[in-house]
Amino acid sequence: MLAYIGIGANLGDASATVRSAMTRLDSMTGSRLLTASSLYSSTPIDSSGDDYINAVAAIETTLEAPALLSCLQAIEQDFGRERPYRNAPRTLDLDLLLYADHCILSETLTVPHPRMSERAFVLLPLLEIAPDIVISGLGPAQAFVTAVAEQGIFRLP
Ligand code: A4P
Ligand code: MG
Repeated sequence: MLAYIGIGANLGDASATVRSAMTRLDSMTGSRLLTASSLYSSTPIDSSGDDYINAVAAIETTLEAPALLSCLQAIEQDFGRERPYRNAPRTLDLDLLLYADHCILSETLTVPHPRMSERAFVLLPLLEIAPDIVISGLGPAQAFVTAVAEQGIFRLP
């Protein structure tokens, strides 16, 4: 399966963490990293603290979606993720954005990620590596870019 993972960090050395997370995605069971976007600096949305470093990675995986989510959460824990309150600053956040063209709605997993179409920090890196990507149930990701144009984000060199 082709899956897209949203990566975010705004505590500690966020750029180094995001790069290391990409390496970890490549070494997950039955998975390999296909493409990684550039790193982006973004203003916190519904969150606080320092600006975030965000990126998106495309992986190929044999894991089922729930098992993939568990692996992503294990990697977050390895980077010292704490959850003191909702949308708290974080050392590492890994979100399962898309899992092939599947739509999943369970108690622990919603795919496509429910807020991905409203966020420049997801859309811009995603479109950098997959310009024609379609968000299942919503349509081409490109169609949502205009609506997030006011959100502060820039691609790091
Ligand atoms: N969950 C359900 N569906 C998914 C999915 N597709 N991927 C559940 C990952 N997790 C999913 O997640 C809470 C629960 O969501 C999990 O237990 C899982 O079962 P979490 O990682 O503990 O908490 P979170 O990261 O605060 O939640 P979430 O939903 O990832 O938050 P958001 O809405 O993505 O917001 N601003 C900038 N500039 N950059 C950011 O990266 N990130 C957020 C997080 C807010 N503002 C930001 C950024
Ligand atoms: Mg998350």
